[in-house]
Amino acid sequence: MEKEIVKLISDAGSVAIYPHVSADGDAIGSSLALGMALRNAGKRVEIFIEEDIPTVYRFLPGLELAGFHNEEDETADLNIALDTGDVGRLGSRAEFFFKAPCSINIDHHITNTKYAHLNFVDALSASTGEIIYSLLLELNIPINTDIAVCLYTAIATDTGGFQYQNTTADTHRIVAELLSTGINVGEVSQRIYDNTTYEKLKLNARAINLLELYENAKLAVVTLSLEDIQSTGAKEEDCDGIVNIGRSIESVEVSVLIKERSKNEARINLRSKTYVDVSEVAAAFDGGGHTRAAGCTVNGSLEEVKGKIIEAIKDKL
Ligand SMILES: [Mn+2]
Repeated sequence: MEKEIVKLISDAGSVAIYPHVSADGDAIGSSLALGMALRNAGKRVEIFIEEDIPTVYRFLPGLELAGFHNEEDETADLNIALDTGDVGRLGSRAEFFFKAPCSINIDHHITNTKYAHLNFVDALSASTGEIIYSLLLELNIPINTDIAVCLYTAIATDTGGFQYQNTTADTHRIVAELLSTGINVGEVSQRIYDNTTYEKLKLNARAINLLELYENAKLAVVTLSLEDIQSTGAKEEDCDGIVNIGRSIESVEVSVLIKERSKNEARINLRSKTYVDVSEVAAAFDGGGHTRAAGCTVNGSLEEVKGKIIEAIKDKL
C-alpha cells in the first residue's frame, strides 16, 4: 500500500466508506471491517450504502455503521470507495463521494478506472478484503474477532469458498491469521451458504429450466425476465449465484446470466472457467470486472441483448 494513502487514513478525523451498488460479500465485508477498525482507532466513521444490506449478510458485526446518505450529512475528511471499479458503481452516491477534500479508491478489479484522488488497485488480490487486511496491518490497528469475521466473509465469498482461480497462497495465509482470532468458520459458512429461502430455491429451479447451451455446449445462458423473478416471489438479490449454475456444467467455459431490469435494459453477469477473459467482453459493453467474473449493462429487449452477448462471446470460445 502506498505510504501516502496510509498516512491520509491515519490523519483523517472522519471517514466515509462507499461499497459498490448491489453490494456483495466482499464489498460489505471489507466496508464493515475497515469501518470498525477505523472507529476503534478513534475516527468518526460512516458507511454509505446504495441499497439495504442483503439479508444473507445481516449477521455481520458493524452494521450500525451503515446507512443511507442524507442531504444533511456533513462531508467527511476522507471518502473511501471499496471494491468499486468505476464511478457508475457508486450509483446515486457518486456526487457526494467527490465532495470530500480527498477521495481514495481501494479495489482489485483489473478494469478499475482510477477515478479518485488516490487509487490503490491490486488486480492480483482475490478480494478487496485481502487488501484491507494488509492496510490494517500497516495502520497498526488490531484485528479483533468482529473485524476478522467481516474480512473472512469478504475473502470467502469472492473466491467462491476458496475454489476460484484467484485464490492464492497469500489468500490462505491471510485467512489463517483471521482464523487465529477465534472466528467460528462452521457458523459463518452456515450463515452464508445454508440459508437459502424457498423463494430463492424456486427461482433457481426456474433458472435451470430456462438454461440454454450454445456453441457446442461451451456457452450457457440463462435469461430471466422481471416476470420470472416476481412470479417466484424471489427478491432481486436472490439472483446472486444463478450464473454459477451454468458454470458448473462440465462442457461449459462461459456462463451468462441476463437479467431484465426494464423493458429496454438488462444486467449481464459473466463467468468463465479456464481461458476466456470475460472482463474484455464486459468492457466492450462499458462494463468491467475480473478475468473470470465480470458484468455489464446492455440496452435492448431481452432477445436483442441475448443476441449481442452471444455474438460478443462466440469468437472467444
Ligand atoms: Mn471484490
